[in-house]
Amino acid sequence: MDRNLSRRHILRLTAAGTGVIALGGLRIRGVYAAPPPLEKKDTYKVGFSQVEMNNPWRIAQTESMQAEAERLGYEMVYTDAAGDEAKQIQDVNDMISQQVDLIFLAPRSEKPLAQAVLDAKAAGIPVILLDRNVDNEIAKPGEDFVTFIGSDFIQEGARAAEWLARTMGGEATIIELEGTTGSSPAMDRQKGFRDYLAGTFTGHPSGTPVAAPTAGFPGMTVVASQTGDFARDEGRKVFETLYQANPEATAVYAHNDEMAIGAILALEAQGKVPGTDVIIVSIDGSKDALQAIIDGKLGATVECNPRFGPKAFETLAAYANGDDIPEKIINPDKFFDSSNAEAEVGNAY
Ligand code: GYE
Repeated sequence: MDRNLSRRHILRLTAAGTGVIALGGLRIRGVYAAPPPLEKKDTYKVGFSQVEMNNPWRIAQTESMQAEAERLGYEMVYTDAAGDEAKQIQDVNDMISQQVDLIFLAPRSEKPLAQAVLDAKAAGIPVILLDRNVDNEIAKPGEDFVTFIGSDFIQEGARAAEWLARTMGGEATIIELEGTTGSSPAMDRQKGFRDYLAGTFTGHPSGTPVAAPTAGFPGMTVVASQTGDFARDEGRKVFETLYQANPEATAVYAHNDEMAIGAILALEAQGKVPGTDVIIVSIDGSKDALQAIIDGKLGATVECNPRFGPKAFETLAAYANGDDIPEKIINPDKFFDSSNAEAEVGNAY
Protein backbone atom coordinates (compact mmCIF):
# COMPACT_ATOMS: atom_id res chain seq x y z
CA MET A 1 0.00 0.00 0.00
CA ASP A 2 1.15 3.50 -0.81
CA ARG A 3 2.35 4.89 2.50
CA ASN A 4 1.68 8.40 1.26
CA LEU A 5 -2.03 7.86 1.19
CA SER A 6 -3.53 10.33 3.61
CA ARG A 7 -5.89 9.27 6.37
CA ARG A 8 -8.59 11.23 4.58
CA HIS A 9 -7.96 9.26 1.42
CA ILE A 10 -8.19 6.00 3.31
CA LEU A 11 -11.39 7.14 4.95
CA ARG A 12 -12.75 8.07 1.57
CA LEU A 13 -11.78 4.77 0.02
CA THR A 14 -13.37 2.79 2.79
CA ALA A 15 -16.46 4.96 3.08
CA ALA A 16 -16.95 4.77 -0.63
CA GLY A 17 -17.36 1.07 -0.13
CA THR A 18 -14.52 0.11 -2.45
CA GLY A 19 -14.31 -3.30 -0.86
CA VAL A 20 -10.80 -4.31 0.10
CA ILE A 21 -7.87 -2.19 1.21
CA ALA A 22 -4.63 -3.27 2.82
CA LEU A 23 -3.24 -1.41 5.79
CA GLY A 24 0.35 -2.38 6.73
CA GLY A 25 -0.29 -5.96 5.71
CA LEU A 26 -3.68 -6.05 7.40
CA ARG A 27 -6.49 -6.53 4.94
CA ILE A 28 -9.77 -4.84 5.66
CA ARG A 29 -12.75 -6.08 3.77
CA GLY A 30 -16.24 -4.78 3.62
CA VAL A 31 -18.66 -2.23 2.36
CA TYR A 32 -19.05 0.62 4.80
CA ALA A 33 -22.56 1.76 5.49
CA ALA A 34 -21.74 5.44 5.79
CA PRO A 35 -21.50 8.35 3.41
CA PRO A 36 -17.98 9.62 2.69
CA PRO A 37 -16.65 11.65 5.63
CA LEU A 38 -16.04 15.39 5.57
CA GLU A 39 -12.98 16.94 7.14
CA LYS A 40 -13.38 19.84 9.55
CA LYS A 41 -11.91 22.87 7.80
CA ASP A 42 -12.05 26.64 7.97
CA THR A 43 -13.35 26.90 4.46
CA TYR A 44 -14.88 24.59 1.90
CA LYS A 45 -15.36 24.30 -1.81
CA VAL A 46 -18.90 23.01 -2.24
CA GLY A 47 -21.04 22.19 -5.26
CA PHE A 48 -24.66 23.20 -5.66
CA SER A 49 -26.47 21.43 -8.49
CA GLN A 50 -29.72 23.30 -9.15
CA VAL A 51 -32.45 21.64 -11.21
CA GLU A 52 -33.76 24.68 -13.07
CA MET A 53 -34.13 28.43 -12.68
CA ASN A 54 -37.44 29.06 -14.43
CA ASN A 55 -39.47 30.12 -11.42
CA PRO A 56 -39.30 32.41 -8.36
CA TRP A 57 -38.99 29.47 -5.96
CA ARG A 58 -35.76 28.28 -7.62
CA ILE A 59 -34.36 31.81 -7.86
CA ALA A 60 -35.01 32.34 -4.13
CA GLN A 61 -33.35 29.02 -3.30
CA THR A 62 -30.24 29.76 -5.36
CA GLU A 63 -29.97 33.25 -3.86
CA SER A 64 -30.23 31.81 -0.37
CA MET A 65 -27.49 29.25 -1.05
CA GLN A 66 -25.21 31.84 -2.65
CA ALA A 67 -25.74 34.36 0.14
CA GLU A 68 -24.89 31.82 2.84
CA ALA A 69 -21.80 30.55 0.98
CA GLU A 70 -20.63 34.12 0.62
CA ARG A 71 -21.31 34.94 4.27
CA LEU A 72 -19.20 31.97 5.33
CA GLY A 73 -16.48 32.74 2.76
CA TYR A 74 -16.87 29.32 1.07
CA GLU A 75 -16.36 28.73 -2.62
CA MET A 76 -19.48 27.42 -4.38
CA VAL A 77 -19.43 25.68 -7.74
CA TYR A 78 -22.93 26.31 -9.08
CA THR A 79 -24.69 24.60 -11.98
CA ASP A 80 -28.18 24.94 -13.46
CA ALA A 81 -29.43 21.77 -15.20
CA ALA A 82 -32.22 23.73 -16.96
CA GLY A 83 -34.69 20.95 -16.20
CA ASP A 84 -32.61 18.31 -17.99
CA GLU A 85 -31.87 15.10 -16.06
CA ALA A 86 -28.95 14.02 -18.26
CA LYS A 87 -27.36 17.44 -17.83
CA GLN A 88 -27.85 17.30 -14.07
CA ILE A 89 -26.08 13.93 -13.86
CA GLN A 90 -23.24 15.45 -15.92
CA ASP A 91 -23.20 18.54 -13.67
CA VAL A 92 -22.66 16.33 -10.61
CA ASN A 93 -19.89 14.46 -12.39
CA ASP A 94 -18.21 17.75 -13.32
CA MET A 95 -18.28 18.71 -9.63
CA ILE A 96 -16.68 15.35 -8.82
CA SER A 97 -13.89 16.12 -11.34
CA GLN A 98 -13.40 19.50 -9.69
CA GLN A 99 -12.96 17.70 -6.36
CA VAL A 100 -15.45 19.71 -4.37
CA ASP A 101 -15.62 18.84 -0.67
CA LEU A 102 -19.38 18.22 -0.64
CA ILE A 103 -22.25 18.39 -3.12
CA PHE A 104 -25.63 19.96 -2.41
CA LEU A 105 -27.98 18.37 -4.92
CA ALA A 106 -31.55 19.45 -5.74
CA PRO A 107 -32.45 16.42 -7.90
CA ARG A 108 -34.97 16.81 -10.71
CA SER A 109 -36.46 13.33 -10.30
CA GLU A 110 -36.07 10.39 -7.93
CA LYS A 111 -34.60 7.58 -10.00
CA PRO A 112 -32.15 9.02 -12.56
CA LEU A 113 -30.49 11.31 -10.03
CA ALA A 114 -30.03 8.49 -7.50
CA GLN A 115 -27.21 7.33 -9.78
CA ALA A 116 -25.49 10.71 -9.50
CA VAL A 117 -25.56 10.28 -5.70
CA LEU A 118 -23.84 6.90 -6.06
CA ASP A 119 -21.26 8.41 -8.44
CA ALA A 120 -20.35 11.03 -5.82
CA LYS A 121 -20.17 8.40 -3.10
CA ALA A 122 -17.83 6.27 -5.21
CA ALA A 123 -15.59 9.32 -5.61
CA GLY A 124 -15.57 9.88 -1.84
CA ILE A 125 -17.66 13.06 -1.91
CA PRO A 126 -20.58 13.40 0.53
CA VAL A 127 -23.95 14.58 -0.82
CA ILE A 128 -26.71 16.49 0.95
CA LEU A 129 -30.04 16.46 -0.91
CA LEU A 130 -31.98 19.69 -1.01
CA ASP A 131 -35.76 20.00 -1.46
CA ARG A 132 -36.32 16.80 -3.48
CA ASN A 133 -35.41 13.25 -2.59
CA VAL A 134 -34.00 10.42 -4.68
CA ASP A 135 -35.30 6.85 -4.72
CA ASN A 136 -34.18 5.49 -1.35
CA GLU A 137 -34.19 1.93 -2.70
CA ILE A 138 -31.28 2.95 -4.93
CA ALA A 139 -29.50 5.49 -2.71
CA LYS A 140 -30.06 5.53 1.05
CA PRO A 141 -29.76 8.40 3.53
CA GLY A 142 -27.04 7.89 6.13
CA GLU A 143 -25.39 5.42 3.81
CA ASP A 144 -25.14 6.75 0.26
CA PHE A 145 -25.89 10.37 1.04
CA VAL A 146 -25.86 12.36 4.27
CA THR A 147 -29.48 13.49 4.52
CA PHE A 148 -32.47 15.05 2.79
CA ILE A 149 -33.40 18.61 3.79
CA GLY A 150 -36.85 19.73 2.67
CA SER A 151 -40.56 19.82 3.31
CA ASP A 152 -42.98 17.04 4.17
CA PHE A 153 -44.73 16.88 0.79
CA ILE A 154 -47.38 14.36 1.86
CA GLN A 155 -48.37 16.71 4.63
CA GLU A 156 -48.45 19.63 2.17
CA GLY A 157 -50.84 17.74 -0.11
CA ALA A 158 -53.05 16.81 2.82
CA ARG A 159 -53.19 20.41 4.04
CA ALA A 160 -54.24 21.58 0.55
CA ALA A 161 -56.98 18.92 0.54
CA GLU A 162 -58.14 19.85 4.03
CA TRP A 163 -58.55 23.51 3.04
CA LEU A 164 -60.33 22.62 -0.19
CA ALA A 165 -62.73 20.13 1.40
CA ARG A 166 -63.62 22.65 4.11
CA THR A 167 -63.99 25.57 1.70
CA MET A 168 -66.08 23.59 -0.80
CA GLY A 169 -68.29 21.99 1.85
CA GLY A 170 -67.11 18.54 0.77
CA GLU A 171 -68.36 18.94 -2.82
CA ALA A 172 -65.95 19.60 -5.70
CA THR A 173 -65.00 18.48 -9.18
CA ILE A 174 -61.25 18.90 -9.20
CA ILE A 175 -58.60 19.31 -11.89
CA GLU A 176 -55.13 18.45 -10.56
CA LEU A 177 -51.98 19.95 -12.07
CA GLU A 178 -49.07 17.69 -11.14
CA GLY A 179 -45.44 18.67 -10.72
CA THR A 180 -42.50 17.17 -12.59
CA THR A 181 -43.10 13.50 -13.34
CA GLY A 182 -41.01 11.22 -11.13
CA SER A 183 -40.09 13.98 -8.67
CA SER A 184 -40.71 13.40 -4.96
CA PRO A 185 -42.84 16.55 -4.44
CA ALA A 186 -45.14 15.58 -7.35
CA MET A 187 -45.59 12.03 -6.10
CA ASP A 188 -46.04 12.92 -2.45
CA ARG A 189 -48.24 15.98 -2.99
CA GLN A 190 -50.56 13.79 -5.02
CA LYS A 191 -50.53 11.07 -2.38
CA GLY A 192 -51.18 13.43 0.56
CA PHE A 193 -54.06 15.15 -1.24
CA ARG A 194 -55.72 11.94 -2.37
CA ASP A 195 -55.21 10.09 0.91
CA TYR A 196 -56.76 12.97 2.81
CA LEU A 197 -59.85 13.04 0.57
CA ALA A 198 -60.10 9.25 0.83
CA GLY A 199 -59.95 9.43 4.64
CA THR A 200 -56.75 7.35 4.74
CA PHE A 201 -54.25 10.10 5.60
CA THR A 202 -52.67 8.97 8.82
CA GLY A 203 -51.64 12.37 10.11
CA HIS A 204 -48.41 13.81 11.32
CA PRO A 205 -47.03 14.79 14.71
CA SER A 206 -47.51 18.49 14.03
CA GLY A 207 -51.24 17.85 14.33
CA THR A 208 -52.15 19.47 11.02
CA PRO A 209 -54.25 19.09 9.01
CA VAL A 210 -57.31 18.27 11.07
CA ALA A 211 -58.24 14.62 10.69
CA ALA A 212 -60.52 13.72 7.80
CA PRO A 213 -63.63 11.63 8.42
CA THR A 214 -62.74 7.95 8.01
CA ALA A 215 -65.19 7.73 5.13
CA GLY A 216 -63.30 10.55 3.48
CA PHE A 217 -65.03 13.07 1.25
CA PRO A 218 -66.99 11.13 -1.37
CA GLY A 219 -68.23 14.41 -2.87
CA MET A 220 -64.69 15.53 -3.73
CA THR A 221 -63.64 13.98 -7.07
CA VAL A 222 -60.47 14.45 -9.09
CA VAL A 223 -61.75 14.32 -12.70
CA ALA A 224 -58.47 15.00 -14.47
CA SER A 225 -54.82 15.04 -13.47
CA GLN A 226 -51.81 15.78 -15.62
CA THR A 227 -48.30 17.16 -15.24
CA GLY A 228 -47.56 20.82 -15.87
CA ASP A 229 -43.89 20.25 -14.93
CA PHE A 230 -44.06 22.82 -12.07
CA ALA A 231 -44.02 25.57 -14.74
CA ARG A 232 -46.39 28.51 -15.28
CA ASP A 233 -46.84 28.31 -19.02
CA GLU A 234 -46.98 24.52 -19.14
CA GLY A 235 -49.56 24.67 -16.33
CA ARG A 236 -51.58 27.21 -18.30
CA LYS A 237 -51.60 25.07 -21.45
CA VAL A 238 -52.36 21.81 -19.66
CA PHE A 239 -55.13 23.41 -17.64
CA GLU A 240 -56.69 24.87 -20.79
CA THR A 241 -56.95 21.40 -22.33
CA LEU A 242 -58.19 19.71 -19.17
CA TYR A 243 -60.78 22.42 -18.52
CA GLN A 244 -62.08 22.19 -22.08
CA ALA A 245 -62.63 18.47 -21.54
CA ASN A 246 -64.08 19.02 -18.04
CA PRO A 247 -65.97 22.32 -18.06
CA GLU A 248 -67.94 21.19 -15.00
CA ALA A 249 -64.78 21.49 -12.84
CA THR A 250 -65.25 23.67 -9.76
CA ALA A 251 -61.75 23.46 -8.26
CA VAL A 252 -58.05 23.22 -9.11
CA TYR A 253 -55.33 21.63 -7.04
CA ALA A 254 -51.93 22.72 -8.40
CA HIS A 255 -48.75 21.15 -7.01
CA ASN A 256 -47.10 24.59 -7.09
CA ASP A 257 -47.98 28.27 -7.34
CA GLU A 258 -46.57 28.74 -10.81
CA MET A 259 -49.02 26.21 -12.29
CA ALA A 260 -51.86 27.71 -10.21
CA ILE A 261 -51.09 31.09 -11.78
CA GLY A 262 -51.07 29.39 -15.19
CA ALA A 263 -54.58 28.07 -14.45
CA ILE A 264 -55.70 31.56 -13.32
CA LEU A 265 -54.45 33.03 -16.62
CA ALA A 266 -56.22 30.31 -18.63
CA LEU A 267 -59.50 30.87 -16.78
CA GLU A 268 -59.33 34.63 -17.27
CA ALA A 269 -58.60 34.16 -20.98
CA GLN A 270 -61.90 32.25 -21.17
CA GLY A 271 -63.85 34.94 -19.38
CA LYS A 272 -64.12 32.96 -16.14
CA VAL A 273 -63.57 34.43 -12.69
CA PRO A 274 -60.90 32.51 -10.75
CA GLY A 275 -61.78 32.44 -7.07
CA THR A 276 -65.52 32.55 -7.90
CA ASP A 277 -66.23 30.20 -10.82
CA VAL A 278 -63.34 27.93 -9.93
CA ILE A 279 -61.62 27.70 -6.52
CA ILE A 280 -57.85 27.17 -6.60
CA VAL A 281 -55.42 25.85 -4.00
CA SER A 282 -51.67 25.34 -4.42
CA ILE A 283 -48.30 25.02 -2.71
CA ASP A 284 -45.17 27.24 -2.29
CA GLY A 285 -46.10 30.73 -1.07
CA SER A 286 -44.51 32.94 -3.74
CA LYS A 287 -45.09 36.68 -3.91
CA ASP A 288 -47.28 36.30 -7.01
CA ALA A 289 -49.36 33.67 -5.22
CA LEU A 290 -49.86 35.80 -2.12
CA GLN A 291 -50.84 38.72 -4.36
CA ALA A 292 -53.33 36.43 -6.14
CA ILE A 293 -54.82 35.56 -2.73
CA ILE A 294 -55.12 39.27 -1.90
CA ASP A 295 -56.80 39.78 -5.31
CA GLY A 296 -59.25 36.97 -4.54
CA LYS A 297 -58.06 34.77 -7.44
CA LEU A 298 -56.19 32.10 -5.47
CA GLY A 299 -57.84 30.56 -2.42
CA ALA A 300 -54.84 29.38 -0.41
CA THR A 301 -51.29 28.11 -0.71
CA VAL A 302 -49.37 25.79 1.61
CA GLU A 303 -45.92 27.16 2.28
CA CYS A 304 -42.87 25.33 0.96
CA ASN A 305 -39.95 27.46 2.04
CA PRO A 306 -37.12 27.81 -0.56
CA ARG A 307 -34.63 29.56 1.74
CA PHE A 308 -32.30 26.64 2.32
CA GLY A 309 -28.94 28.40 2.70
CA PRO A 310 -28.55 28.59 6.50
CA LYS A 311 -29.89 25.06 7.17
CA ALA A 312 -27.85 23.53 4.34
CA PHE A 313 -24.51 24.92 5.53
CA GLU A 314 -25.35 24.31 9.19
CA THR A 315 -25.89 20.65 8.29
CA LEU A 316 -22.55 20.55 6.47
CA ALA A 317 -20.83 21.86 9.62
CA ALA A 318 -22.65 19.36 11.85
CA TYR A 319 -21.63 16.52 9.55
CA ALA A 320 -17.97 17.61 9.52
CA ASN A 321 -18.18 17.80 13.31
CA GLY A 322 -19.21 14.15 13.47
CA ASP A 323 -22.70 14.85 14.84
CA ASP A 324 -25.47 12.33 14.27
CA ILE A 325 -27.49 13.57 11.31
CA PRO A 326 -31.13 12.43 10.98
CA GLU A 327 -32.13 10.79 7.70
CA LYS A 328 -34.51 13.66 6.97
CA ILE A 329 -34.46 17.26 8.14
CA ILE A 330 -37.97 18.63 7.67
CA ASN A 331 -38.59 22.34 7.16
CA PRO A 332 -41.62 23.72 8.99
CA ASP A 333 -44.25 25.11 6.55
CA LYS A 334 -46.77 27.88 7.20
CA PHE A 335 -50.14 28.22 5.48
CA PHE A 336 -51.32 31.28 3.57
CA ASP A 337 -54.91 32.29 2.87
CA SER A 338 -56.98 35.47 2.95
CA SER A 339 -56.42 35.77 6.72
CA ASN A 340 -52.65 36.43 6.45
CA ALA A 341 -51.65 37.01 2.80
CA GLU A 342 -51.56 40.79 3.22
CA ALA A 343 -49.29 40.55 6.26
CA GLU A 344 -46.98 37.98 4.64
CA VAL A 345 -46.64 39.28 1.07
CA GLY A 346 -43.79 41.61 2.04
CA ASN A 347 -41.62 38.65 3.13
CA ALA A 348 -42.38 36.56 0.07
CA TYR A 349 -40.04 35.95 -2.88
O1 GYE B 1 -42.53 23.42 -4.88
C1 GYE B 1 -41.53 23.99 -6.93
C2 GYE B 1 -40.20 23.77 -7.47
O2 GYE B 1 -38.93 20.68 -5.24
C3 GYE B 1 -40.11 21.52 -3.41
O3 GYE B 1 -39.90 22.48 -6.98
C4 GYE B 1 -39.58 21.80 -4.75
C5 GYE B 1 -40.60 22.26 -5.79
C6 GYE B 1 -41.33 23.55 -5.52
O4 GYE B 1 -40.01 23.91 -8.83
O5 GYE B 1 -42.08 25.25 -7.08
